[in-house]
Amino acid sequence: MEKNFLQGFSLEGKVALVTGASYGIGFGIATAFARCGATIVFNDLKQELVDKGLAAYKELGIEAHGYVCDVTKEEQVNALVAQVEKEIGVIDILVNNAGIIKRIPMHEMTAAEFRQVIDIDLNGPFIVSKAVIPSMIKKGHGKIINICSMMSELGRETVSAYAAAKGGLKMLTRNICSEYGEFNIQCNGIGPGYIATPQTAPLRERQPDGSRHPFDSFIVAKTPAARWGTPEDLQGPAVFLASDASNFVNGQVLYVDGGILAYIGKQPK
Ligand code: NAP
Ligand code: GCO
Repeated sequence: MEKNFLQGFSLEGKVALVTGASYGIGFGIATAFARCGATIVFNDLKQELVDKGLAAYKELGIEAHGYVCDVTKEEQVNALVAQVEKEIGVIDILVNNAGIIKRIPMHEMTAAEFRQVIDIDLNGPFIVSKAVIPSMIKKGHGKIINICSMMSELGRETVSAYAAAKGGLKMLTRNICSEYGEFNIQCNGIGPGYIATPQTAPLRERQPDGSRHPFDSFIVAKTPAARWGTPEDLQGPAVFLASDASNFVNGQVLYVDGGILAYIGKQPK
């Protein structure tokens, strides 16, 4: 393939902030960005996790920059962005990855629990995006990637707060596109399917008799790829949306789900 064409997928010279990226999907995306030339900045809630993340990046030969920062705390986020701009450079690429889920039947979920999920999964991306957009406008370009979910489109039992947050995140993605597209800022979402990370570990736990978790079997039957995804499955789509190759893609959610959203599901045996 012609070298110049591949240049469009390069992230050389870019500064990428991936929130909550000590491990899991964020870590997978950040390592791909590093391999494409980006400088990696990430945050987590606790220093011990930031340190663990730094060591994990180093093991892969990546000199990442890690900071303790809670994405729901606007002061902490603004201080983080100011520190990064001073020490490393303006943030060219933001991945709003940090997120939690609470699996509780809605009628048993407290308002505080509902609010906590919305705070991290929706208010967080608002706060961090708001913090990086002014410098992106000044610089004349920017990429914001919101990690949405299949629950941006579908509901299921026990995940009311998460689905509400991720549905809102899809619309926040479209609104950032609408409000800042004229400043050459592209804001898109990635909607992972069911990905094998600590967040979904409870859904894949072996049963006491050693059999697969029923939800594990359900997801494999519902997914045309007949497997759970991995953070590595998200790397190519994330690099595409972070690079110049996607400069005319804006306000979209790219579902990386092995086909699950397109498929009615296999007839149970
Ligand atoms: P994960 O393994 O639970 O990792 C989430 C990360 O976010 C952790 O590093 C966590 O830090 C961090 N975090 C949580 N609250 C934070 C806060 N207030 N401020 C800063 N960091 C915070 O999750 P994952 O599976 O990698 O998922 C990452 C993203 O993808 C989430 O937005 C999730 O909703 C989304 N997603 C996941 C799947 C899936 O199947 N796994 C599918 C679709 C979408 P701590 O360890 O300190 O809590
Ligand atoms: C769940 C899962 C899902 C995945 C993901 C699917 O409990 O249903 O955690 O929500 O995390 O969001 O796209």
